[in-house]
Amino acid sequence: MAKRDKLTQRQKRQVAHKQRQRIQQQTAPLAEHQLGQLSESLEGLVISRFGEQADIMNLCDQKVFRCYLRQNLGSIVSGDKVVFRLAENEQGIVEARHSRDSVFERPSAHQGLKAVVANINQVFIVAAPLPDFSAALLDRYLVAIEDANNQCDIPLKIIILLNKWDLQSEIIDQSIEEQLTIYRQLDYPIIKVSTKTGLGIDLLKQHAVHQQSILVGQSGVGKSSIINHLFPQQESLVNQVSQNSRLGQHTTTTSQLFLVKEMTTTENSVDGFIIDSPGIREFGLWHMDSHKVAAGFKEFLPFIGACKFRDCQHINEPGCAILQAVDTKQIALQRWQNYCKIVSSPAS
Ligand SMILES: Nc1nc2c(ncn2[C@@H]2O[C@H](COP(=O)(O)OP(=O)(O)OP(=O)(O)O)[C@@H](O)[C@H]2O)c(=O)[nH]1
Ligand SMILES: [Mg+2]
Ligand SMILES: [Zn+2]
Repeated sequence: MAKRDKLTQRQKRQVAHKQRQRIQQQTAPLAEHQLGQLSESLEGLVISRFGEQADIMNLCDQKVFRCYLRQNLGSIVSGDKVVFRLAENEQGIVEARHSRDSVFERPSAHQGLKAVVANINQVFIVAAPLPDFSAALLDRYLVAIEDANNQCDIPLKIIILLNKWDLQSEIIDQSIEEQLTIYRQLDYPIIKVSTKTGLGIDLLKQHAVHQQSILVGQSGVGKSSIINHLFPQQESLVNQVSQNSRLGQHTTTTSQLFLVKEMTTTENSVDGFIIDSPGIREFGLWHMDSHKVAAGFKEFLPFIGACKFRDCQHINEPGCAILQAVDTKQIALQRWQNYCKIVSSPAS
């Protein structure tokens, strides 16, 4: 009996192995040389990147195709405009990338700045009372974007999106309203939304039409839920349950682009897109020295240069104009504290 069980186990493994192979053969995309006859060149938009392949939308008919990436293309990310050719089997190959109007980058510990998405003009920084509202992380995002904006001609617009505004007791417990006052005084637009109640969704739509935006923020704040609310008819990657995520949460593993026109009732009436991006747990700013960090806190700018020492770090130096501004409440204490945290611990 035991022996028969053992055999059966082995047979089962063999059957499962053969089945896996068969499925792989059926679903595995063909290698480039197997693509056969290719169509003429087509203009495409990168929806998502998956390793050596990407989903490309044909800009003529808005159909999406899984395509190989020809080598030496450089980085290819959601929002990139590309030239591609189609094969007979609905697969294709990306042959070239158009130059980018803008690129949104994320610092990484070992590789410097890495492109996350391209051709955007607006960033929604999404925060929420759950898992927790982190002004420190919000400031890290703001500093990174302000720093990039300080170096380019067309600055990215920034909007703070406060999701889960239905969780009133968490909002009160964490004094979120009080903390938001700081950002309101700094002229950062704030939109409060809830995908549970629909609060703020119309206002969000108004800010999204005609724009090329990305949603960024901590994992679990509800970026993909917002996308699902805006694009109920689309199949979002939110439906993929990550093996790694704790609590079996749906976590986004690759950026995905959604056309804004899908969000409105009138076909082809508006342009623009919104990109959902994977959440982060920490946000290192290794690439920025203290001068850049200070310049990323926009309310520091009028005081920079007025310190007694030219190389002032604005931490505890005598005659520091920033510290004086904190004393006189021209700079919010919490913002200066977050500045000190970033300078002393860039890795987060
Ligand atoms: N109470 C409440 N919960 C929400 C709201 N929006 C989303 N959630 C919940 O928040 C959890 C995380 O949502 P996701 O949309 O997966 O978050 P995400 O930001 O895409 O997370 P990552 O993909 O890991 O970055 C889910 O359990 C949602 O149901 C909201 O407005 N209110
Ligand atoms: Mg997500
Ligand atoms: Zn100073």
